[in-house]
Amino acid sequence: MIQRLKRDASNGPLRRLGDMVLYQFRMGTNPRRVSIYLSEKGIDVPRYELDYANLEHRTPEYLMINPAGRAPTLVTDDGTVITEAAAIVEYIEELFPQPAMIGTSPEQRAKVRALERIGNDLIARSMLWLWNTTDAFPRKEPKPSKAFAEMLYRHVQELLDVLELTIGENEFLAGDAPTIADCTVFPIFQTARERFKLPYAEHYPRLNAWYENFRTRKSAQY
Ligand SMILES: N[C@@H](CCC(=O)N[C@@H](CS)C(=O)NCC(=O)O)C(=O)O
Repeated sequence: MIQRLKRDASNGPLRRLGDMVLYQFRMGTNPRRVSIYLSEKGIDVPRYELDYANLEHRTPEYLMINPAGRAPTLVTDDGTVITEAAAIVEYIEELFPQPAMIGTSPEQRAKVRALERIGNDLIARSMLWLWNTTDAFPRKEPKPSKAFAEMLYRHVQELLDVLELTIGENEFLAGDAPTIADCTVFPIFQTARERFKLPYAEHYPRLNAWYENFRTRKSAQY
């Protein structure tokens, strides 16, 4: 039952946010944007792991919380529902501005948000590509098409080109510290490369180096 919360067992040094609940799929690309961000911030939020195989995210109980039937969804301690990974992350960032993960000046924040939005588009395009490249999403794409996948991958590459140019010699996408842009872009790389063992963004040396480096972070544990 949605109402019965499965709380995260870890009580380490993380700050725990009261009675908030984060509905997630542990391996889901979009939920991982939030869980990686929370880990980078050192914040812990009780989780509810939705049962994807049994379509728990499409039950009337969950649809009352998130009519899109998707995850992540954050329900705050006063019952406010926040959907969309980016909105959840920005909400937490407003509550806990330190360490700053969207930059510390208006210009930095604009840069981080621009990269984060490119990451958002990258995920959307890459998911369509994944649905047509693997047969792992029969409910999304019952007849995966290689030709369609190739066309979609060109649109994926258009955004990867931008990220490869933007990162330059930086350690992280927006500079020398992790930001929400990394938290958004990293999970789609991880999904494609680790979960589905696909050659994704393999011809981007700077993004490859960025990925390998970010992969060593505690937040990136899969
Ligand atoms: N735009 C949403 C996308 C959420 C989304 O599509 N989540 C996926 C998991 S990565 C999901 O819930 N899929 C289940 C489904 O579509 O049935 C966000 O950024 O949070």
